[in-house]
Amino acid sequence: MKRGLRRTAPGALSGVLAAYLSLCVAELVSAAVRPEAGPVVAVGGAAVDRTPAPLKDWAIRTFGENDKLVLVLGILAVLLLFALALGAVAARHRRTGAAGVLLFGALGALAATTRPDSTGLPDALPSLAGGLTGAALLYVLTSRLPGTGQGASAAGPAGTAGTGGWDRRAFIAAATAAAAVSTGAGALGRSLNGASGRDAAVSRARIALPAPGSPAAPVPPGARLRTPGLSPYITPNKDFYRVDTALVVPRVDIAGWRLRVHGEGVTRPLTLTYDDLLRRELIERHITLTCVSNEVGGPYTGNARWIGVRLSELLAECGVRPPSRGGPADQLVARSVDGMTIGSPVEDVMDGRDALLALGMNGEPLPFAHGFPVRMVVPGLYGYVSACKWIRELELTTFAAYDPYWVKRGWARRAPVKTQCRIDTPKPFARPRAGTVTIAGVAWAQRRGVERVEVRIDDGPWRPADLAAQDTRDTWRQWSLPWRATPGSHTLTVRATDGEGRVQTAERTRTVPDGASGRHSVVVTVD
Ligand SMILES: Nc1nc2c(c(=O)[nH]1)N[C@H]1C(S)=C(S)[C@@H](COP(=O)(O)O)O[C@H]1N2
Ligand SMILES: [Mo]
Repeated sequence: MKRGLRRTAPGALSGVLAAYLSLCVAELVSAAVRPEAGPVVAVGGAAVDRTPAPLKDWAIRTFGENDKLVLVLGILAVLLLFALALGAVAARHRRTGAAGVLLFGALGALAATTRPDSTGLPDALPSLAGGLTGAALLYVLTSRLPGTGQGASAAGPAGTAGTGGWDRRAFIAAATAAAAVSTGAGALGRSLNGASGRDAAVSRARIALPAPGSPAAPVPPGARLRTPGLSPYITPNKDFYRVDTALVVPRVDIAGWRLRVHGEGVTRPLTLTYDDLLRRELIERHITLTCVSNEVGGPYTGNARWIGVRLSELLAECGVRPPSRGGPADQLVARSVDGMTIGSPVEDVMDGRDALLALGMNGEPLPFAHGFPVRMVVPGLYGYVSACKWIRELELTTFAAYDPYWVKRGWARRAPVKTQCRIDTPKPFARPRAGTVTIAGVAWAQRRGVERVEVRIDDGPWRPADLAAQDTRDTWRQWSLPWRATPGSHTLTVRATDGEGRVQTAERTRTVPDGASGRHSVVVTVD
């Protein structure tokens, strides 16, 4: 029993060291291939793609924008367990243990080469190199575990134990050396991967966006309220929500970047460079972007000043006609450098709304996390059916012929934004003092505009809130209401009415398949 443990423990430790070496070597080799080809990113990406819509929704709800970090930590935890187990196995059956490490390498390679953005066989290299070196290390370390009597060779690196295995000190020395070499390889890989990202950052920093030929109308003076705790009218880039499947944010170098427009009904296919886009007339618009995964009252909506080219003009130049004018394609599928596909109705992007191929956000080139160099923004459609980031291709097709990424995972093919309203302040479970408390928030109903916002205290009557001036139909609207708060617990509920006179429904639905509905309420206790 005790003897068994004496070989299991160093075996398990050897397993962990082998896994660590594998990951570090993979990191180093991925710097020569591409950061996305590393095993953790590839396996994580594969896991994200296989996550059913309700689970993805739960993850977003529970972990918010840390969902990716949680996923990576989960993968590492699972890997640690397998490493311990494989090491324990290797203490008795060396070949089996080493083969197990190789198998993990092969799984990583399989994941990396089958990612939608995979560049083929080179993507297998990081995992294969990691698997091979890890397996070799496990084989060597477990060949002469202290006290196992395994490993017939009498010559350990620093002397041998009487049994023919390594003595404790020699094993610890070898393990330490392995850990040090791994750490060095991993750190070098990290810094090389970081360097390629820095090149892209330098090329981005050199871009000077020209002044838009068609600037956004100035924000009307009354469109901004000054209530503390209220979301600012324009969401700063650093605070803008981020929702995507990318475990590594793509850092595209514009030098090699192209946008291809092709497909059904495209009589003049186009391939554009970044400079081609810069030379076109740029338009600037305020547009509120909303995620379909936003719960009632949730944070996944933001309002920005976008600069870009008119998508409808570009499509028309390629010979595209909307279905209402006899065009054969009713779906525009945008494809990104990371393999995402997002489908929008051709009719919508060509109906005169400000559908953009956006290059800039709030006065700077798109941040990497928000789609640099180019993304789509279409007023009135949830992001997953309109706002493809890191775009590289536009394909004209039909809804009947092709289901893009999210549709394959249970979300609706078409998803216009639902009228919603959010209380920003007071926060849930706040304890304001009795007296005048300002209730404030934002309301949005892109394409229709917001006409009215009303607040109800407990079961009282609906009271009209003060609405900030409307910028455009495609932007959210701030609102506020002074409330004479009386001591006790109160439920504040809000509802918006859109520009077509339709009151936001009270009927609660989940986010899947086409966006949450229902009214936001907040419970506070007045002292
Ligand atoms: N390439 C890519 N584009 C994408 C996504 C993605 O996962 N990958 N997510 C979409 C979704 S669901 C939304 S809501 C918006 C969010 O854009 P943001 O992160 O800039 O706020 O991007 C859209 N574009
Ligand atoms: Mo989204």
